[in-house]
Amino acid sequence: MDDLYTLVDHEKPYRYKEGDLTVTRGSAWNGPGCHLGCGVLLYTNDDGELVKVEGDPENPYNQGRLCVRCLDTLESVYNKDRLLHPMKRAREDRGKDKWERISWEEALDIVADNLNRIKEEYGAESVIFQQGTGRDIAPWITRLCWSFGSPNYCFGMSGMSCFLPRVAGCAATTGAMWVADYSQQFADRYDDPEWEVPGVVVVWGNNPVVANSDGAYGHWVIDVMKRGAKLITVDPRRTWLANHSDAYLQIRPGTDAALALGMLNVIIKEKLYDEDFVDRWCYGFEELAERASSFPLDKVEEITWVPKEKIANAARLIATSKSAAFQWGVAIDMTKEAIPAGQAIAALFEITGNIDNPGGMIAPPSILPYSGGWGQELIPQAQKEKRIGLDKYALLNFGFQMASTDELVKTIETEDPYPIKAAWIQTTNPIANTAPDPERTLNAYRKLDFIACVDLYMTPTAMALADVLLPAAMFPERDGIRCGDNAQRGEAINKVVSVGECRSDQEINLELGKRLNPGAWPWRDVEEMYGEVLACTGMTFSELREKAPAYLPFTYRKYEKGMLRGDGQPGFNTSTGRIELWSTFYDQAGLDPLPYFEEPTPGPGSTPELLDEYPLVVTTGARNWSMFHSEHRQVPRLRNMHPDPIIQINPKTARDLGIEQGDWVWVENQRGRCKRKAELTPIVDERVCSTDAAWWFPEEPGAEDEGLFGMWDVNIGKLIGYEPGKAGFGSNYKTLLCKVYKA
Ligand SMILES: Nc1nc2c(c(=O)[nH]1)N[C@H]1C(S)=C(S)[C@@H](COP(=O)(O)OP(=O)(O)OC[C@H]3O[C@@H](n4cnc5c(=O)[nH]c(N)nc54)[C@H](O)[C@@H]3O)O[C@H]1N2
Ligand SMILES: Nc1nc2c(c(=O)[nH]1)N[C@H]1C(S)=C(S)[C@@H](COP(=O)(O)OP(=O)(O)OC[C@H]3O[C@@H](n4cnc5c(=O)[nH]c(N)nc54)[C@H](O)[C@@H]3O)O[C@H]1N2
Ligand code: SF4
Ligand SMILES: [Mo]
Repeated sequence: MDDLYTLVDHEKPYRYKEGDLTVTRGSAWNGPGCHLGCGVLLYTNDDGELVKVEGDPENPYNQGRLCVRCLDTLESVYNKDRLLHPMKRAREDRGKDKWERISWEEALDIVADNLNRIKEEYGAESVIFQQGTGRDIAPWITRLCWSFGSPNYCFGMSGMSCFLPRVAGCAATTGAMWVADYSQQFADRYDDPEWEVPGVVVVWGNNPVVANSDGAYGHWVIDVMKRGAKLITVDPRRTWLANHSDAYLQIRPGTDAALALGMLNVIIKEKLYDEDFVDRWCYGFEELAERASSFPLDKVEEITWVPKEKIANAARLIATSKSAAFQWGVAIDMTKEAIPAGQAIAALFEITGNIDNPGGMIAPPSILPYSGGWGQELIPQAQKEKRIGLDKYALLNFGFQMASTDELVKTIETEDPYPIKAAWIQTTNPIANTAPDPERTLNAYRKLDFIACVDLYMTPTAMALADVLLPAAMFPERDGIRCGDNAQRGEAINKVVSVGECRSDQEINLELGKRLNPGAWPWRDVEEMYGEVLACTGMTFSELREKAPAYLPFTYRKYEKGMLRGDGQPGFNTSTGRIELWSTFYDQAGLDPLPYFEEPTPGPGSTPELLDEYPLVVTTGARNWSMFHSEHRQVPRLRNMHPDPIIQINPKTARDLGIEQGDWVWVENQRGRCKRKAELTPIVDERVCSTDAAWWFPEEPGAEDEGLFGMWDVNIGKLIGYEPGKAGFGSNYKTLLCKVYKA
C-alpha cells in the first residue's frame, strides 16, 4: 500500500498521552457541521470527557487551523438540547410534542416493518431517502436506498441547487468536475515540485474564507495570495476577499452567465485565449465565439450593473495570467438557469487552457469510489428507470443519481406516476431550510404514511413530521473514514466519547440495512464494513488511522496521457473526446448546446412592472462564521456571534425606507414574507439586499400549534418557489425581488 499511497509520517501514534490528557488524532467529519473533515486533535481527560479540540498541525489539509465551529465542538457534543435516545410518536400525534422513548431495537424494527410493508403494497419506489448537504452520508444512505430497491435518493432543494448543477453540467460537457488547484492533492502541499501558485484566483459566487465549500479550505486562498496569486472577486457583496482583490466586480444577483459571456467575448475578440488548447482539445469553439459576440460590454454592463472597463480588465487578467484557478461557488447553482451559467463560467477556464494544469483547475480522483454513492449495482434496472424526474430531465443521468426534487414534490401531491408513501430523512432539515414554499412542502410530506428522521437535535422538520426519531452521533463519538469530495485524501475519524444512546449514521444504516436486505449488508459491525470499503486501497482501518491522511498519486494534464477516458485514449470523457463548449449531450436532450443568459424572473430585467411594488433584488443564504445552515442555533457561544436572522441593506436605501440599524423588518415578495433584523452596511448596492437562511429558534415552543420553534416568521423559503431551470437543475434561491419595511 505504501507505494500506491502517500501517507503522513506522524511522530506519534494516533492516540497518545500529553500530561494528564489523552490526545487522539482524527478528522472532524461530521456533524456538527461541515463538509471538510479537517484534521483535529481531540483531548480527553481520565474521566473520559472531551475537554478540548485543536487543529492538527501535522494534517496537510488544514495545517493546524480550525474554524470557530470546530474549536467549539465541546458545546455541541455536550449540548443540553441533543437527542439522546430513539423516540416514537403515534401517527395522529405528528406535530405534537408527544414523544415516547424507545429502545434501538424497537425503533429499527418499527422503521423496517413500515418500510417493508409499504414496499410490499406499493413497491420500493414509494419510499424516498433524503439527505442534506454532503456530510458523511452519501455512501451509507445510497446503499440503504438502492439495496432496498428504491431509485428515489433525493435532496430537498428545488433544482438540487447546491453543487449538483455544476457537477452534472461539468460531467456532461467535460467528463469531470473541476476545482481550483491549491495543491490539496499533494501530501507536501505548497512544497510539492509539480505544483505552481495560481496566477490569479477568481472567487466567483463564493465566500471561501467563511464557507470552506466544495472541498476547499478557505485559508488556502490567503495562502496562495501570500505566495503571489492575484485575486478577482465576483460577488454582489463587498466581502473581505472582495476588499483584498485586484479586481472586484459587484454583480447584480443572478446575472453571472451574462458577465461570463461578456468576458468570453473580450477574450475571444482580443485573441487572448489558448489557441493551441482550444484547437486540440475543445469542441465547438466557433459556435461559442458567435454566441459570446452577442454580449458586447455595453449590454453586459446594463445587465450586470458592473462597469464595462472592470469587466474587460478582469477578463484580460484571467486570460493573460500564467494560470487561473476559479473558486466558484453555490451562487452559480442558485439561479434558475444554473446550467448555462456554470457552462459560461467553465468556458472561461476552458478556453484559457486552465484545465488539469498546475495552479489552474483540477479534477482530483477520489481515493474511494463511493463518495457520491455506494451500491448502484444493487438496484434492479426496472427500478432504476422509475427514478422521479428521469423521463423529463436527461441531465439527471450525470453526477449524483438523484431524483428531481421538483418532480418529487409533485409526485407526492398527485401520486402520479405512483404514490410516495414513506420518507427516510437523514442529515437534513428540509422544512426549516432547503424547501422552497415550506407550507406546500409540509403539506405534501404530511400525506406520507410513515416518516423517520435521523438527526442530532429536534428540528422543525422532525417535530412536524417524524413518526420515529433517531439520535445521531457527532464526530468525536464515532469511528469512520472520509474519502473524496474533491479533496483526494483518506482520513480516519476516531471515537473518543459516547453521548447518551447516540449512534453513528453508519451504524444506524448498517443495522437497518440488515433488516431490510441482509444480503446487501453482510458485515458484523461498522469496522468490518469499512474494511470492505477500504479493500480497494489495500489498507485496513487500523492502518489508515495511524497514517492518515492518505493521498493517491496525482499527475497534471491527464488528458494528454490517456488517463481520463475508459478506453485509455487521450482526451476527455465526452462523446467527442473533447471539452464540449458546444454540448452534444445538451443538443440531444433538446437543450441549448451553448451557454446562454436568461433574465431571472421576477427581476428588474424581466418584470420591470413589479419594481414599484418590489423594488429590491434580494439574495439569500450568505454564510456566516458560526453557523452551518440551520445548525448551531442551540450552541451558546456560536449563537452569540450571530443571534438573529439578518438582512444586509445599504444605509441609503434603509434611510429612504425609515429603517435603522437593528430594526426588525419584514422582507416580502409576491409569495410571502419573513422577518429579519436590519444590518445597515455599504457592502451591498443600494438596489440589492442579502439575507441569511435556515432560521428557527430552538428556544421557542416546538409543537406545531405553538409555532414550530418560531420558524414561520423567519423562514426565507416562503419567498422561494419550486421553479427549476430547463435542465431540471438550478432555482432562484439567490435572486428574488422584494420589499422591506419595518415590522
Ligand atoms: N434560502 C436559502 N436556502 C438554502 C441555502 C441558501 O443559500 N439560501 N443553501 C442551501 C444549501 S447550499 C444546502 S447544501 C442546504 C443544506 O441543507 P441541510 O443539509 O438540510 O442543512 P441543515 O439545515 O443544517 O440540516 C441538517 C440537519 O442534519 C443534522 N445533522 C448534522 N450533522 C449530522 C450528522 O452527522 N448526522 C445526522 N444524522 N444529522 C446531522 C443537523 O442537526 C440538521 O438538523 O441548504 C440550502 N438552503
Ligand atoms: N459557515 C458556514 N459554512 C458553510 C455553510 C454554512 O451554512 N455555514 N454551508 C456549506 C454549503 S452546503 C455550501 S453549498 C457552501 C456555500 O458556500 P458559498 O458558495 O460561499 O455560499 P454563500 O455564502 O451562500 O454565497 C457565496 C457568496 O455569493 C454571493 N452571491 C449571492 N448571490 C450571488 C449571485 O447571484 N452571483 C454571484 N456571483 N454571487 C452571489 C454572496 O454574497 C456570498 O458572498 O458553504 C458551505 N460552508
Ligand atoms: S472547515 Fe471549519 S468547520 Fe469544517 S471541518 Fe474544518 S474547521 Fe471544522
Ligand atoms: Mo450546499
